[in-house]
Amino acid sequence: MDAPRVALAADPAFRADVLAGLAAPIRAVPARWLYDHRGSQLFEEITRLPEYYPTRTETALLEANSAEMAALAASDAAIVEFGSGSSAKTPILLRAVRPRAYVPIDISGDFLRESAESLRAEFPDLPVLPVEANFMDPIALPGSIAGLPRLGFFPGSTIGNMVARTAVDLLRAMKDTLGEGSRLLIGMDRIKDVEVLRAAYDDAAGVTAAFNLNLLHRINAELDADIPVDAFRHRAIWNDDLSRIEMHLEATRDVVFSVSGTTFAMRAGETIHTENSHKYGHRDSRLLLRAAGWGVIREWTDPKQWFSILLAEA
Ligand code: AVJ
Repeated sequence: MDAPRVALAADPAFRADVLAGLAAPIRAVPARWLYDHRGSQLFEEITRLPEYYPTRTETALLEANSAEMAALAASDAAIVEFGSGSSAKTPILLRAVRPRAYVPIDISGDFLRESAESLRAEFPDLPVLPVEANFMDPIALPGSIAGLPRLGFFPGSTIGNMVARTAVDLLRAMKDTLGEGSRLLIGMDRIKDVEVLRAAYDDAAGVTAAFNLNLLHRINAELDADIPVDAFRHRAIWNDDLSRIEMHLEATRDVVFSVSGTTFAMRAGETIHTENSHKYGHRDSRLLLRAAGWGVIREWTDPKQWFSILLAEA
């Protein structure tokens, strides 16, 4: 049995995205709505799964190469992280680089304050200067880091959620935020054996399935909906043309349901597209960064070449 859910005040943007996404000829809901409290918990669980290689591969890459990363960073750098820095990766970089200041940028003020507190406890001499903002837009950095060289940090292959057009917009916004001459350390997931990819997004324990299906529970709880969740199953598909894993929710029988008073009918086999995770070849990552004004100066990858961390300069 699922835990009972408390009715929550609906986010109007969530309702608008779901209603528009379910009515579209190819049904899709933006991936950001997967990450409510429960979804974020399940994603944390995903990062510890045996099949989910990205988190542990990237963490090991940082651990093995942080001294060299630090040597390439300016000695008086300020680190600007895109995301709240709640992961285990941030302390590895902070310990190696010993920056003059650390600026985490996140849209969620709660996450930001929580992780800022724990980083201040671990690095008592480090000024931690959180900025609550959407990093898709250029952001004014705290005045106290004016004049310090900037090192952007964007781990987790979060860029993989975005189609190329959006990824380039984001990378360009990062360049505008950090300024000409800045550097960026970014994690990107590599193209690899399809079975390895598929297993990472459809694990044996069913955690990724629960993460994906949680979206339907969330819609039911927050948007006055009656989706029969048991009539849907998780699908992880490798789209070779677009070089990405796609997550879908597939109706296993014909279903009719309503969301906020609007009725929807889906046929057995029809899907709702919920997330993309783009994978990049050696040249692809360089091209993407170049398109946004970033030149790659160093790349670290693991022996299997499953994941890479790139250092680029604006
Ligand atoms: C958080 C976007 C990096 O694409 O690997 C993991 C999300 N979804 N399993 C990824 C995710 C299902 C993850 N990112």
